[in-house]
Amino acid sequence: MPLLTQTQQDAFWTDGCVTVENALTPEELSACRAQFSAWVEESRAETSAYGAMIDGRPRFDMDPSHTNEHPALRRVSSPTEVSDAFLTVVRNSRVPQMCGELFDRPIRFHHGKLNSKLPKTPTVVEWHQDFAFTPHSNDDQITALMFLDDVTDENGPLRVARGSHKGPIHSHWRDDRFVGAVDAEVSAAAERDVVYAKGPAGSVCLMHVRALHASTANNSNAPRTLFICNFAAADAAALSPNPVPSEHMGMMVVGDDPNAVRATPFEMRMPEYPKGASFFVQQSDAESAG
Ligand SMILES: O=C(O)CCC(=O)C(=O)O
Repeated sequence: MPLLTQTQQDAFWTDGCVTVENALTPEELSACRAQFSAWVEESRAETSAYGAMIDGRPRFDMDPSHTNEHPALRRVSSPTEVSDAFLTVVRNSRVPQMCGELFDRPIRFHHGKLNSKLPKTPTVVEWHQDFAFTPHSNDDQITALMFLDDVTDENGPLRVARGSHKGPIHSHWRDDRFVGAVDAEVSAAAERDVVYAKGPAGSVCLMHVRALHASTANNSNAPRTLFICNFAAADAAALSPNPVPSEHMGMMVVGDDPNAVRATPFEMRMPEYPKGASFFVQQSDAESAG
């Protein structure tokens, strides 16, 4: 029995994204939420990014507005390495199966991270394409954004430029700096026709890796936390180091390893490996350069 209807599949290929409700089971959702709440409590005692990923960069990253009274944990990198709740979702949930249905191919996990906008947190995501950060030999890759909270108009939902996955791969460089964001002209054009990724907790937005997307600050009293995973066709070979390195990178999550590589033509400048805790640090360079 397919998990996605034909209408949902058509929306993904036409718009570059589709949001599907009840993608996570209530058990998967509550386990992930409980783990994230524990991390938020832990973060209160911290004053700067902390913990360590396998490359030594911090695993837990906070918005500059973070305080003990008003925690603003905005990123947990590779949570699958430190939490069974998230590893279970990557290994066993319906989400990777949905990706397999869209490409009709075996799927492997590339990386995962949590992006959170806690209530009244000014974190903004500038317009970008994920492919510019994780080029592969072909672009059969999905960024799966799983909602750990209800996502509404008020709490900084993701917006996707409709159909932009069919357009060019834009530069994410400004002069000689990789800023992880497209320039102002491309951003203005992207704003003209957008699809919002909204829905109840437990939904997933399946977004094509080339789709242009962005999100605004959370000015509401409700949190907006997403578990974001990149799932790639198993024959898409990574062309640059994983910016969110993981001991689980390359793990097969749907079907058998084809032991094959498939290449499609494209041209782009290679991304720069992040020096800071997360791409928020790279994107803050866009502000200072722009
Ligand atoms: O958190 C968001 O709103 C978007 C996240 C995103 O675009 C990313 O992490 O690549």
